[in-house]
Amino acid sequence: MPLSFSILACGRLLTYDRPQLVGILNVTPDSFSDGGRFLHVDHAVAHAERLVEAGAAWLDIGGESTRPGAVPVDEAEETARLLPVLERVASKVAVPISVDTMKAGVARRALDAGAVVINDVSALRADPRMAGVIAERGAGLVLMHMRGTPQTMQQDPHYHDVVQEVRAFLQDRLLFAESSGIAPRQIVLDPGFGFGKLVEHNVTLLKQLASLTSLERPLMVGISRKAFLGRLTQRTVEDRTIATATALALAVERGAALLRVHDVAAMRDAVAVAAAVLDSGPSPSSR
Ligand code: HH2
Repeated sequence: MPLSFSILACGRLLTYDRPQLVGILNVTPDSFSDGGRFLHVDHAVAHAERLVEAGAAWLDIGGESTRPGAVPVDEAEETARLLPVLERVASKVAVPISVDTMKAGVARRALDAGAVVINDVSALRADPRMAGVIAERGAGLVLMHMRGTPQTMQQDPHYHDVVQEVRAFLQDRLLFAESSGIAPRQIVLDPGFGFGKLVEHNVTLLKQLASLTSLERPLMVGISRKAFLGRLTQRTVEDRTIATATALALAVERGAALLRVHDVAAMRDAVAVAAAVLDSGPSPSSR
């Protein structure tokens, strides 16, 4: 399995020779892990700079929480939270910036302000204008699997075969994006850990992540500090660093390209070791 990958984003070909860390910056009062910490622009910008210094190859900035049961915000509120931070961060860091939004209007303004990738956790379903904005601007796009909406997704999620259903969904959204004029080279796929999934669904998806690599697009994985890791370890959100590092190493081994994390400094080592082992030649065929 090759470790290298590339994404076309607003005329830039982002090319990487190994899996990369995406640093999360939530400018929201209610995100499950860092909610309320970076509402002040100066704090948010300082945190973005720390993430890049620690090794983030990419930053993902969000102005609306998508945790289970989160209260939706309107476009004006999301834009007001996001833009002042995005503008300052884009002028200070050299790494590409994605914006985590489901709204075409927010995406358009974010792309004007320096973002080059839109991370749409609804996979182009929430706003019918989103595909047009991405196609017109040639932006990078993350398509993520979610069952329902953040408000409903944890109400009794069930699957016959979670891996096949997530794979079929991502394939369908990839085809939809293509039919809307978005090139496959612009697209990253994400199985959406924690979005309408029970602990066993998340564990199965992680175990069989490699079966999503046949879709031939880079895979993003967002497992940082998520509730299923808390359920497996009985740890609180602040205390899930080792669980996150372990899950990340397993994800890299199974083909993950972009690891969306809160704690870049800690996760850098996990990804460095996992990538070096993967890169060290063919696996033995028997023990
Ligand atoms: N997870 C969250 C938000 N956005 N985007 C992608 N592509 N993949 C994910 O797994 C993902 C995501 C939820 O995490 P976080 O941003 O920390 O929390 P909140 O949604 O509460 O702001």
